[in-house]
Parts: sequence; C-alpha cells; structure tokens
Amino acid sequence: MTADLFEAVPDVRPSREAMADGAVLLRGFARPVESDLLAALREIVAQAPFRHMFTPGGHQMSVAMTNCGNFGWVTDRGGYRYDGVDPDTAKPWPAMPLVFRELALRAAAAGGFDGFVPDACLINRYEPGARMSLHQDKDENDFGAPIVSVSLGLPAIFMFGGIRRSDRPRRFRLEHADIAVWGGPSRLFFHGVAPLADGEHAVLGRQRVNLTFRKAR
Ligand code: MD3
Ligand code: FE
Repeated sequence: MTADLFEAVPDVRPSREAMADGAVLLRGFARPVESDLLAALREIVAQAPFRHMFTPGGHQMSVAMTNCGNFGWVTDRGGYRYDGVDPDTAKPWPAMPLVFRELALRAAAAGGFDGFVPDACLINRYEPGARMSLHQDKDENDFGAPIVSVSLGLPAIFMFGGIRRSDRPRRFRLEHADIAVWGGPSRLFFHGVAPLADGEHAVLGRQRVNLTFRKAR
C-alpha cells in the first residue's frame, strides 16, 4: 500500500544505490534542507572565502576551496595537511553549522555508518572546466570513519576507481542535492571529478559546490 502511494508520485521516494562495497549514493537526500544549507554556506564563505590552493608540486588547483569545522584541509608548497587555522586569515575556520553536522550524521547512518561525527568539512567549488584528478583521501587519522559528500549546483561526472590507481574508473553523474557515503573497503579507493561541463543551475548558477565531511583527527 505504502509502496503504491510512492509509485504514484514520481521523485519522492528516497533512492539508495550501491556504488561499491561500503559506498552508497543517496539521490536527492539533501533536498529537504537545501535552502538552510545554502544560507549556512554563504556565511562560511563570507568569513573564509574560496581560494585556489597550490599543490606541493607548485600547481595551482582549478578547484577553489574553503573549509568549516575544527580542522580544514589545506595544501601548499609544504604539503597536504589538516589545520585548525585558515592560512589566509590566521583565524580558526568557521564553525560547522548544525544543519551540516546533522545532515552528515543522517546520511552516514542511511549509508550504514552510525554515529558519524565529522570534525572537518572541505568545501570545493568547481567552475566550468575545473576538475580533480584521480587521488586517494588519506590525510585523515581514522580510515574507519566514512566520508560523506554533498553535491550542490551543476552536475558533475564523478570517477570512481578501485584500490589501485590503475583500476579503471566507473563514472557516476552527481547532481544537485545528491549525497554519497564512502566507507569500509571503498574508503581508500581512487576517485576524481571530470572537467565540469558548462551550464546554468537554477539556484547556484555556473558552478558546482561539493561539501565533504570528514573525521580528520
Ligand atoms: C571516495 N572531492 O575533496 S567528493 C575531495 O566532488 C574529493 O569535490 C570530490 O574527492 C568532489 O577529496 C569528490 C566524493 C568523495 C570524497 C572522498 C572519497 C569520494 C570518495 C574518499 C574515498 C572514496
Ligand atoms: Fe577525494
């Protein structure tokens, strides 16, 4: 009976797709809190503006980044690290808003990881052409904790490989309000984002913003 009700109204049933062992895609999961998320994001960016960081090799990233929470991920000529202070302002990163923390906790639980309490949220901004090459996330202390990612704005092609760099990536289209949870065996899988296609998103315009919630320490 309940299932029939959902089927009669398209696009309201929350979906849950397995991407790999420990990796789950929750399409549209952020929709109910979309406007609160965007309001909180604006306040963060006013305190800690997006910036294009430099890799240790001296290349400037096409993705612009900022952070909120107790720790923020930074990269410069000295390397990659989590830092409690924004190097551009010498101030602590903006606090992680309650709406961020609660969404990450609920999404992680829906993905099978109860009690996820992130202490870092890396915020990536992609403009058309920006990309992220294949990499592993291994600057965190505890690989037992998942990573939760929230996609906002223009759609992106997410490339999801395996435990070896040479594993052929599969492609997933991540759209506005989609959330993905990566834990267990997939936590250390190689992944990246293809160059962002140009477009105009009704709410965010010509950009994609991705929030990644992490347990850094
Ligand atoms: C899979 N960001 O910030 S989020 C990153 O869309 C990053 O901005 C991409 O990769 C983005 O490090 C992808 C999804 C993501 C994040 C971490 C993962 C996928 C992951 C860690 C392990 C496996
Ligand atoms: Fe990553």
